[in-house]
Amino acid sequence: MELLAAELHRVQALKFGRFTLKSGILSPVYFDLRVIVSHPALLNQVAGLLYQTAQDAGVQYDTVCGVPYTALPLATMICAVHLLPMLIRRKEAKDHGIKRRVEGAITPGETCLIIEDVVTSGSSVLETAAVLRGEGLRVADAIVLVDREQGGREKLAESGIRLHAICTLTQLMGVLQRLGKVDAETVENVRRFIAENKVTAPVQEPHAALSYATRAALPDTHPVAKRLLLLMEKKESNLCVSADVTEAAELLRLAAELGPSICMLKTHVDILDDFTPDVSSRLRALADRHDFLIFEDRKFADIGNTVKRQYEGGVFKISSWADVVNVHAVPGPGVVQGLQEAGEALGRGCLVIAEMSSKGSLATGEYTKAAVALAEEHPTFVFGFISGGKVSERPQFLHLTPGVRMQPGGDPLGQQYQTPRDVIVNGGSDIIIVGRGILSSQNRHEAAEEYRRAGWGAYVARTRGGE
Ligand code: 5BU
Repeated sequence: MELLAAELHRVQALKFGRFTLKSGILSPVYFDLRVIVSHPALLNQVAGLLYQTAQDAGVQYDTVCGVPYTALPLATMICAVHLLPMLIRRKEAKDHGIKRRVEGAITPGETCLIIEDVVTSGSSVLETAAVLRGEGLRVADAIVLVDREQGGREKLAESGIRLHAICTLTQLMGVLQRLGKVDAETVENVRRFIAENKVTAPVQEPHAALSYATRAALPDTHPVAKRLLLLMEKKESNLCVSADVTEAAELLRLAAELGPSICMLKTHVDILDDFTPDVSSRLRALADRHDFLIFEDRKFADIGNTVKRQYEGGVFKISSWADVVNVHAVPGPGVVQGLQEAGEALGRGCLVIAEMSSKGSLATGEYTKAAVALAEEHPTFVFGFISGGKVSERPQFLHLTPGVRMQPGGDPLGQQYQTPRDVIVNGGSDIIIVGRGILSSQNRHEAAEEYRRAGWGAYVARTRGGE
């Protein structure tokens, strides 16, 4: 431990002074473990200690994944020395070819051990865990060199991940002081910093800065939202296409053509001239093949007993094929409860319309607040909102925004458009819903890709600077 602390200090992997962390907090100590790749003996020593820490804790695992990028060489060394299969999580956007989030052979059900250099709030480990879990792997343990003792351990535990650290920041400071590498004042500054920034509750980060993957991993995220957030990360798409067409064949063609570009397909099944049950089963098969969710924009707005029957029965039998439906808040809680009775057991989810994109909409102010409260009261069925922007600070909720087009403006019947950037960056919404912006284009596939890139780019810009 003494040798390690002295070496880390010598190569300036930790520095003392005044540093602004990504979270905006001013810290008297800063770790930069990237430098250790230039010091192979130290790299080797850290990798050895990480492996030993996992052994001592009796951790069982099949594969190893380092949190990019600093922990990648550490994971590589552990795997090379101990002949363990490794996985690499991609962090950067990949424009060409198959969009793989994880490289290496994945066997769903196997357990992957996460390696990280320094844990502060735990967000980076959580993001990697969410991606691995999204691929069907189990994640139960993370091994780190330094625990900065700022709530990461507790935050990870909430997501079922045990943190094993070679040392804490406090231990490291004690050793450095004994070795005469730091003075008492620095030690005291760091001690005070840890005490003042010790977070036992989940670390509060601005909602907008949290990644989709991090939100998927939060303990109370609804299963449908979780699935959606993970497939959004995987496909790099926050685009929902509104497939407002009148012929079934065209609807199915759209689903097949645009499926790879979208996270969700929104339907108005009652505007089809030729609906048959076969259409919904074929649409379901396409959704499963291309990994997108189906959102029937039915806008239920009656008493519970009636909406339940409208949802399950009639010609459309919406509950049998649509992952997501939406409700107006105007009838009060019964509308959600009626749908929930039919949908929850099927693993379906619901959105509350908190705002509308149309001119003169009455869903504003107190109504919007009441709609948010309605959602909050039914978290096992409702997972978000239709709104013009963020209406709730609860990061488990998703915001979907219709009325999106590259050119702002409107249509003659009161529709009002915002751009993808307005919606995602300025509005803090999560998913753009685009209909005619894509449907009226000559090349719908190209148009969808253009909107996908615009929506995703806006999301990346929004989260940049977060952990
Ligand atoms: P557009 O072609 O992008 O304007 O289509 C928007 C779609 O979103 C359309 O299906 C509407 O029914 C739907 N929509 C909307 O535009 N505004 C709202 O507030 C709600 C739904 Br709720």
